[in-house]
Amino acid sequence: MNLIKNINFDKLKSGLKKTREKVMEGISELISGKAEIDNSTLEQIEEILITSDIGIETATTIIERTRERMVYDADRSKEHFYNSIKAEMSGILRSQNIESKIEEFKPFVILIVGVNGAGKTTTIGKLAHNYKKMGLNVVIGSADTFRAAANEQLEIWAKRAGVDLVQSNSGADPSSVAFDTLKIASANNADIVLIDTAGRLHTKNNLMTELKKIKTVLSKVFSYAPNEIYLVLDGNTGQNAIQQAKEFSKYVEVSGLILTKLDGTAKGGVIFQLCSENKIPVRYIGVGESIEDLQDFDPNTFVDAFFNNQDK
Ligand SMILES: Nc1nc2c(ncn2[C@@H]2O[C@H](COP(=O)(O)OP(=O)(O)O)[C@@H](O)[C@H]2O)c(=O)[nH]1
Ligand SMILES: [Mg+2]
Repeated sequence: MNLIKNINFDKLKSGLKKTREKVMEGISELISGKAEIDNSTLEQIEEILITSDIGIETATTIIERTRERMVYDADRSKEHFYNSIKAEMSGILRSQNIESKIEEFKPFVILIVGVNGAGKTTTIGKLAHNYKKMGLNVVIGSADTFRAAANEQLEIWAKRAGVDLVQSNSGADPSSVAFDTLKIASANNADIVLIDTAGRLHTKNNLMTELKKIKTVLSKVFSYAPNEIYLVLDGNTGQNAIQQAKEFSKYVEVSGLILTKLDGTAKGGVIFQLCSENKIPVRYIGVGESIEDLQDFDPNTFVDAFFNNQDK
């Protein structure tokens, strides 16, 4: 397996433009005229962070830790401040690489969940593309049997990525499609399986129960499956994403988050809150609608892009 990570810094930087403007410009303006960063400046910065989607607790933690760092440090320059706050911000973000685990299981099974419109199907297409580029044999299962158009949409993505798709009839039992997908993947010697599911409102118990059923059925084919359950969250939803992560976690063991649509939103700061409150790592981020636009999430790169173009 060829372990290439899909990280394109320029694309990430331009994708984060609106979020950066919302969060960082205020901070940048505040410090631009100052030679040194003092306590009252830190308090004002804290206020800016609190009013962004970073959230009160997370913003307070970031500033407290930055303040502690600065207490033991004589250097009060802006540059030093930026380095300190960047270190604290990336320390809050959690990522995790699964590449080493992929080789331990054949097939490695990933179940994709999330509310309607979050970007699940699109993300599966992009993921399939990324894994195929690594030299993996990918099979997608279409367990979104709720909408008739779901199959067609997934078919387009599977074609684009050049991978196999196990289709379903509209109205079929999603669990049986999941079952068939694993059987076919096994027969085809697949390395990795991606299972798409219907967009379910987290408030609907019956749909959440269905998700649990899919999970149980997967484990009947391979006792270890699913290896991962990724929750796809729309970056535009801001605080709602936090709630969705909590709700889904009540029903299934969400092992990773995928935050989409970071390119169109000013609410991308929510990623800090997601990581600090839910303690679930972010695996991938969506920064556009094309097949190349799903990037591996790396905290340091993310924070660098977040701070880029700032007054230093
Ligand atoms: N700009 C942008 N749009 C995205 C991204 N991910 C998904 N989308 C769009 O979000 C919409 C819903 O996506 P879809 O995959 O159908 O969501 P699903 O209902 O969760 O399967 C589509 O129009 C996608 O093109 C992203 O990272 N950036
Ligand atoms: Mg879908």
